[in-house]
Amino acid sequence: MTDRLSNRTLGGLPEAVRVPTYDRDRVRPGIVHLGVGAFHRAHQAVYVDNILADDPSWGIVGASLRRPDTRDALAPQDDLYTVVARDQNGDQCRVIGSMTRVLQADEDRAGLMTALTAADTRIVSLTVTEKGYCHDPATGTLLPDHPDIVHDLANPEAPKSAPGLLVAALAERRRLGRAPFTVLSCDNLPANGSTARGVVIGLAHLMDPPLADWIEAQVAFPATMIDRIVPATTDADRETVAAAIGVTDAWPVVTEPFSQWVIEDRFANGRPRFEDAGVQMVADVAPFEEMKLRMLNGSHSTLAYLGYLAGFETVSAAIGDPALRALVKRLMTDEVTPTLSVSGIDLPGYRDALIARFDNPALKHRTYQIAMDGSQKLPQRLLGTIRDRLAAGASFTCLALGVAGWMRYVTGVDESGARIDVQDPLAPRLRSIHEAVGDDPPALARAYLAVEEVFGTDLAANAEFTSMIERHLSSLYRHGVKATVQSLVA
Ligand code: CS2
Repeated sequence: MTDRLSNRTLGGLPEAVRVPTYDRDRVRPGIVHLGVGAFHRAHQAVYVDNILADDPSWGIVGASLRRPDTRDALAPQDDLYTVVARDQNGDQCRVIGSMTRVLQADEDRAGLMTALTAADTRIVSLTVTEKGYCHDPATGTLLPDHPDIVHDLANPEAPKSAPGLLVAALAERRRLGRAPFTVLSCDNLPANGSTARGVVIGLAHLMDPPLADWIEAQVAFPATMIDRIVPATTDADRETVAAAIGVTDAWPVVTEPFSQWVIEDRFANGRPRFEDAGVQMVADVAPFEEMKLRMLNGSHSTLAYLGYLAGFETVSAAIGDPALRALVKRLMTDEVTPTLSVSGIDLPGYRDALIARFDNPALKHRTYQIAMDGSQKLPQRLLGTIRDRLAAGASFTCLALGVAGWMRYVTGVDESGARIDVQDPLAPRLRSIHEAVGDDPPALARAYLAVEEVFGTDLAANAEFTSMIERHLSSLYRHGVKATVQSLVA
């Protein structure tokens, strides 16, 4: 048994491993983060690690809302963990020390509330995934009948949802006469700041209207664009990290070298000097966010559904297929780029850099992982772009093939008849739609288009869009993914 990564073993790590240069004993929490998954630990926590030498007052208390496994893995190692930046040139290991404590929300509600209401907590950041906002993905507004919201309305002192926790903490801060914290959404949602604001104020309205007014007047919800590709950690990653750092790390994160964070500079109660850590602080994040969601995530989801169905396990394998590569390149060049309003960015260069990132052969990013929660992702990744293209009378055939690929995937049966374990909050409904309609592509397309949480009401009513989806889905059934993509890009 090798030693475990910890404050004690930190000093003895190999030279090549970057470790915190600041005194961890001086770090005080200033941020509470909800959703301490791999993405947060490879992204925001790294930027904060860059800041702590100059200002130790911005340590992070992490909270998992669902599972205790991150807390259990990190507690014995003083909440230290390794971030591995990996590409074809090898691994760069860095130990991150910005996490001062990790809590599990259900098991330590009092501890979490204490952290959320502490005067020193000036920012509460979130990576709770799209579905964690308990909103209607098509409209962005709170779903009052979402099971977690129903629970939180009935049990306001023991909230389960992220909006419920934020409302409870803000209510308590108001009662204590404390300044509010800034709510910093770091999820891949369109206008993530105002989406977070909408669900928090929406829930507060249902619970306590004067509180809702206070939140509206006092709390800042800046928008952010976050970008770093972070596949789920595997046991093989744990072994590689142990070999590289000479001690055991129960939960390292493996990512790509690239990282980007753009934040709207609007905070209610102070902020770290993020700009010193490489963050772009801007007045308006929307053009960056739209560029990233439509170019990167739109391509990712398209590659995930079509790639998975065509038998490609990873993004690098899928983008290595000449036809899928041509499809994604055309999707970005011809269909997404004309809809973007970002200025001062070389978009062909951005596109080529994305394709090179997808190519990263050392990063095993599974198409199955990206395919998860498609009902929550499609609106901002593909459908918004399609709406813009429809309005402009312009083509959207590659984007529509991504949507048809999603439909084929969520039937839960692949091209060889094998079952797909579809992970999505709407999975049972999507599967039963297929069971009711059967393999009749035009009817199936129409039935899926009637799912309003995904498509709204406008797209199902648009003849041009529906007929394109029917055609694509028919081709996916009749000729298979490979031949369909091939004939589209030929
Ligand atoms: C991916 C994203 O899983 C997914 O849906 O598209 O997590 C993607 O890797 C990140 O947004 C990259 O910044």
